[in-house]
Amino acid sequence: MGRTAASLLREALENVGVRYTFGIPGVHNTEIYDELAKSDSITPVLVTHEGGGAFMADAVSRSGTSLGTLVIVPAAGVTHAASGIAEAFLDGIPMLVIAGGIRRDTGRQYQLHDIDQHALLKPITKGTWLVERHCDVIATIYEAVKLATSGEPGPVFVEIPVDLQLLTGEEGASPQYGGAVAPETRCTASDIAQAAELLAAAQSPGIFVGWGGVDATRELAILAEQLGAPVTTTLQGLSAFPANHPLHAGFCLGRAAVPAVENAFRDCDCLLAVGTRFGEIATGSYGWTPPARLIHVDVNPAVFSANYPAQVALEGDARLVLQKLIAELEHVTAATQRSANVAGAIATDKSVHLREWLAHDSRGRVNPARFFTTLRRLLADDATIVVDDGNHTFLAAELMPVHRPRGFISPTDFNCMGYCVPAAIGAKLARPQAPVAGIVGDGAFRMTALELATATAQGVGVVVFVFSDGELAQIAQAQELPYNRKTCSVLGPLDVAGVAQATGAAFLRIGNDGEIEQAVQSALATAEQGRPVLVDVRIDYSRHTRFTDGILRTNLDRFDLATKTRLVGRAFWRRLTG
Ligand SMILES: Cc1ncc(C[n+]2csc(CCOP(=O)(O)OP(=O)(O)O)c2C)c(N)n1
Ligand SMILES: [Mg+2]
Repeated sequence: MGRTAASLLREALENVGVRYTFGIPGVHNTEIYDELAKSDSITPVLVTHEGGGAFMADAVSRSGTSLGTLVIVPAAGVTHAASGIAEAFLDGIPMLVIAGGIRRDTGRQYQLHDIDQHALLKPITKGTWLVERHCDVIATIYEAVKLATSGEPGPVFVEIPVDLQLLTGEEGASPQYGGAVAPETRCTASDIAQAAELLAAAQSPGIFVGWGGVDATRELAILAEQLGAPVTTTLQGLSAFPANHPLHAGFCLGRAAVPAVENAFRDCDCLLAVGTRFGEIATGSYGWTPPARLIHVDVNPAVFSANYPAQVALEGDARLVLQKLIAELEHVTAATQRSANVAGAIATDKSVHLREWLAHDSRGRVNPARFFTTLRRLLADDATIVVDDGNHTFLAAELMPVHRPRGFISPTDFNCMGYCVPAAIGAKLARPQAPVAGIVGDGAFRMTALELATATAQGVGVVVFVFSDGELAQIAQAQELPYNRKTCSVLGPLDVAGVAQATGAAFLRIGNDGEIEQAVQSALATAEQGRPVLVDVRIDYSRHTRFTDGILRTNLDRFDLATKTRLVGRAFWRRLTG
């Protein structure tokens, strides 16, 4: 008799522990949807747009509770989802993308949705499969999931032609799911010994952590305390080290970093970098050069010495590698005095920086530091903070202390606007017990705001704070100095309350500092009842982030004298002539 590929797929998805699928049904996948509806462990979620669906799946994976999965139509669904798939690809997030495929059994040309999906997705996935026989469905899903979740994780794509879904076929022998791939290390004992020796001998060691270290927080804290080393993180890895640990200095490196980091790492003579690729955002546009004594830990050996030469490269899962380092350093006396000095300097720098921010005159609008300080106080430590891409991202990174690993997620290296609203929904579905607060710019908001209708339909109580400044500020701020004009970066009006009304979300407005406390409290309480809440925040962007100013200066410095003169000359001329 045999089974349909749709039924086999359901079995495979249940066995690998998928809990949610995101997508929209079409003629090439309704058999799959019909099977998913029968599942006790999987909920298929109807999204507004497959791009939103892909960000939701991404956020499910980042939450670490199950594998984010898409079930979409071929071609049109895949191109819509491509932004979220590419974000997952560059950010190293596992994702299973399943699309239907055209019929291979009719011999007909020019079918609906007929493009080469594999060619389209090849550069933004770790691997793609076309299932051609019923007996391959389950084994293919297991193999795809293994690839997605092993080494540096990433998205994978499986196409299941509609004829296999509709017609029954021989299922063959059932393959066994081997479970999640066990983490491993590939570094030798002498590599570990060499790294430990360098760290122990350093006068001013430092630790730099990316998303690859997000599950190694405990080990990072032990090492930091042992070495008396300050810790800074990348944007994506912001949650990898708790902001309330005394050795947490803050975000980024060099002049693009907060002052506590800039000062704590100024004399750094040995850097332990964990789970970071030293990418453009992570390094503030490569604005800080690590010391020659660079110890680089990463699961992906391709990142070693790609941007900065590593004296010791330790390949493997961050937790396992750090555990070996800890064991190796056990006999070295802990640098308690250095820890106390470093922590003291960090505490002073942090409080001066915050005081400066709070003293900034926001001229009747909402002071970002006041907003984030209040949000932090009212939000449980267990919460997930979801940002988008823009000035608000770096304000959050610099001013919002994150206390839980995986408690902050951001679209980082693909840097795709439109992430926040759908990702907040995915994060809440993945961890329904904890609050989710989205922070989104008013430009990025309009890209995917209608996913709030998905949240309402699913009873997903997320709070989305829209930072309304009327501009694509991250770009507008970068245009100010060189061009003295904001071409295409000033937004037309948007009625955020109208969006709330249209999507069924509750609505609140924060017009000034005096309204923050009450609105945040009320928003969190409403969200807890299972209703999404939109909060229009009249934010003040008149004070730049350290990150923005840092990267602008770094990029300007890098030009040769002739280019610098031309750019500065044009800026000066425009200031004179308007
Ligand atoms: C899909 C996409 N388009 C364009 C950009 C370029 N970009 C980066 S930040 C930004 C401004 C975002 O504006 P908004 O959402 O209002 O946030 P703000 O900077 O004002 O906080 C733009 C246009 C991008 N990163 N992604
Ligand atoms: Mg804006």
